[in-house]
Amino acid sequence: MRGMMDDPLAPHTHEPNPHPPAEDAFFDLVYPDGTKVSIDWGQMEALPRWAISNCYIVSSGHGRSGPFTFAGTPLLLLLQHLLPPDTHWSQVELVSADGFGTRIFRMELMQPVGDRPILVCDQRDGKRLSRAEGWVRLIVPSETNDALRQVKWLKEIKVHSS
Ligand SMILES: Nc1nc2c(c(=O)[nH]1)N[C@H]1C(S)=C(S)[C@@H](COP(=O)(O)O)O[C@H]1N2
Ligand SMILES: [Mo]
Repeated sequence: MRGMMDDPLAPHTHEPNPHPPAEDAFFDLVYPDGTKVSIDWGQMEALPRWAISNCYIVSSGHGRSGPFTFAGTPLLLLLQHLLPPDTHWSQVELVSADGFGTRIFRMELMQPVGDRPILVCDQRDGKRLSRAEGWVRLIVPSETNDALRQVKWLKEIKVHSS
């Protein structure tokens, strides 16, 4: 059984892990019924693209970096394109290969903050993120207090019906 300490969605320390956990950047999309599909670079590229400028990564320990222009696919559009059409879903868990993660509710995605939607991001300032930089990374532009939702090395996007 997993203890609280192992739960990737439990509150984290703010000490970021500088080491990419593995080289490959494939991640799994897990449907509410448990079906898994593996998403690779080619599939990401074929999805609608979006770029958001003036993003900062704010770390309580190390100050902030930026401004960056992050680009990728809005999480909502990724889900709308890749989930079977009649899928009922209410939240997603996004977990990295090093056991870091966050939860995002459907309501949050349906009410994006202006034109700054949550992105599944593969580019920064016009260049593909390196694996060390977090490829593939979740970018939550509305998070400006700390970087706990800016999840690097996404490994699993798990969709829940409730
Ligand atoms: N997978 C993963 N993502 C992570 C972390 C981590 O340890 N693992 N640390 C978080 C924290 S605490 C910070 S401050 C930022 C650091 O992002 P940066 O490397 O772009 O500065 O990444 C966030 N995303
Ligand atoms: Mo952090």
